[in-house]
Amino acid sequence: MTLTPQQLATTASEDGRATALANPNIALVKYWGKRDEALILPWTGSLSLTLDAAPTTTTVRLTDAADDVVLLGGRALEGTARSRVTRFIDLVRALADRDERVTVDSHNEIPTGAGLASSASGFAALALAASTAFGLDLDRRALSRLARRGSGSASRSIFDGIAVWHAGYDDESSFAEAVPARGLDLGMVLTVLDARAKSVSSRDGMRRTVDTSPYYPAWVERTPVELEEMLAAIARADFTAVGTIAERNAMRMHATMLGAEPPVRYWGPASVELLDLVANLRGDGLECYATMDAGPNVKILCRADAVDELATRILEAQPDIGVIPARAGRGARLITSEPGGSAGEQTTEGAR
Ligand code: 2P0
Repeated sequence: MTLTPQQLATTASEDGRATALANPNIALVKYWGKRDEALILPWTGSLSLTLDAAPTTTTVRLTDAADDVVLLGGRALEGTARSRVTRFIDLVRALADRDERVTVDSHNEIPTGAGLASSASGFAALALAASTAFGLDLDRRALSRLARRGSGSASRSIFDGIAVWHAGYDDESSFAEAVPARGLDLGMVLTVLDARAKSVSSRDGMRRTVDTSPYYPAWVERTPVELEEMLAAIARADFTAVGTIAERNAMRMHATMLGAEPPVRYWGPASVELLDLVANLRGDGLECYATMDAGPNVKILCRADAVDELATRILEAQPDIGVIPARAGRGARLITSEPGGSAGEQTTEGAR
């Protein structure tokens, strides 16, 4: 019997259990700073590329247990890491008007907490798996708004390829959506310079920047202009402009952080070496642009057909680092899961 995607999605959730897969996204116009911490409303809009690498797979199962259980990589989370997930599940329970406890079983294929977007893929997968397990059938916008409540950047991993997160002004109006990018095939090489968790969480780094950096008002004023420039560059499939704006915007984000008291600095000497390498490769005719997030790892944007060459050139120059080649990937989706909770073959789009 062949099931339709809708029937498969129902099958995935009919026993109060759902498994979702989501990929990380890397911002080309960055999100840095909240004007509402409870609702995770950003000061500015942002734009990102969802990758086809390093996914998070999350299964949510309703249980009769007295409390939620949250597993990451097979280990039970405790303390604030656990409560960040259980508070998110509380939101889903409230949306569904149900009160069952759950087991959350999540696996990352990327080092957690090292500025490689694990919270984006994590909360995007959790939003889809949890809402489905509780019998909700959210459309993409509602799913994006829900994922945002877990982690702002997760709102963008709901979508394929390029997504813009509209800052909005309240819970309803702050969501991401897909940006058509006809003729623009983007690739990215992620470098893994340091897989350890960062010392300042992006949440704390943002708060400190908003509260203390004299440059933050300039960031808030300037970023909407850069977002419009980026959307125009994407619309005309102008890779050079996309890369130039992305690199500049990343440097400006780090500049506003450096103005905080005490300064927030995520990059180190190895990051700077990579920034120099990107400039040199570009000078040699391999067009690529650097971006960095809340960690030392440099991500390098290129045309999709240049990813392999770029990865090779990076490893020639820096043989000891890790590289993750990536291209534009798909947004969050439901997958079937095998008994025991591990993910099986992807079968269908799970959300509308
Ligand atoms: C981004 N980052 O746009 C920016 C650029 C890091 C630097 O979104 O506090 O984990 O959970 O909303 O989404 C990382 O921050 O922060 C991030 P919360 P999130 O991708």
